Amino acid sequence: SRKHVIAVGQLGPIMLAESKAEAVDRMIAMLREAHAQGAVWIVFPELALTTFFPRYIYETPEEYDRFFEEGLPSPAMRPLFAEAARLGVGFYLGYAEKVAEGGRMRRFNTSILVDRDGTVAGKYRKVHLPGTSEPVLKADFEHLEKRYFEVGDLGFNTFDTSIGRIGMCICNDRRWPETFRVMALQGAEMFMLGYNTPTRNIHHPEPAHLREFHHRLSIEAAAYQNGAWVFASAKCGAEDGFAMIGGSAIVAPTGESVARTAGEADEVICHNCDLGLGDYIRRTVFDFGRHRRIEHYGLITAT
Ligand code: ING
Repeated sequence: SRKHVIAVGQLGPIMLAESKAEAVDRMIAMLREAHAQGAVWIVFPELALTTFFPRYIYETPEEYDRFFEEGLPSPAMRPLFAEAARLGVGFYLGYAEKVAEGGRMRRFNTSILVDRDGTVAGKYRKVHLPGTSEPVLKADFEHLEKRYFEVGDLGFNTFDTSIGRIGMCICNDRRWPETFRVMALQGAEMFMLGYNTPTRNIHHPEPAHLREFHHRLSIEAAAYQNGAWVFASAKCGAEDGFAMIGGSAIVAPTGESVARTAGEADEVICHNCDLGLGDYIRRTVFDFGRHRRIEHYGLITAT
């Protein structure tokens, strides 16, 4: 069997006043802790270098560009890249990407996979952007991802790495089953994702416990229905008073969470994952070639 110790490095709150260097130092500490437990890979959250800034209203790029990274690795990322390569640990990292493409500045909610030798194995740009582009002014915070980011233009892909074939997504993507099926059809053995999920819903008076339930329901269903491991890493706790859920988890291809974080601070969880565990699921119940009937699925790609 192909077994690898894989870690999730959950980040507690990053305050607005906190520097990217401080956030990177916290991630380096967790990377070292994971390495000490034999981990060969660690999954960090979405937008892991800064506070979750889409909760605030900014008018111009001059006001919000400080949250973005330019270059890969960006200057702020370099110490993390260096330490990870020194220890031979691969990682998933979520960050705000600013790049000149097609003759103009583009901004995306992005994640990368960096292999154990420090090379970038893949990039993903968040497709399902939740919230609004204009403030709703219904609470003391917003959810303005559609204001600050473009819809990802790279699609859902899988990436061959030294530990296996990995699919990536980000936060809200995990609520959409299409996300995982498209990558499972490309042979993803593992899905890695980061998230920042506010505890309060500003669009509907929803009980807080449902945030945690829907998060867990989404990643456990994704794992089972695609016979793949899911590694979900939260940035959580109260960022300047704005609470976000924890619940980082490692989910086996059977759909069962085998590890979960206990709190809402920086926390490393590890599991010795048998990547072969999903094989029987994709050979029996979810043998896509034998059982799928695409002639009846057309509506999924219709408007
Ligand atoms: N955050 C939340 C998420 O999808 C959200 C936003 C929460 C949307 C709950 C709908 C319901 O987990 C991000 N960053 O997508």
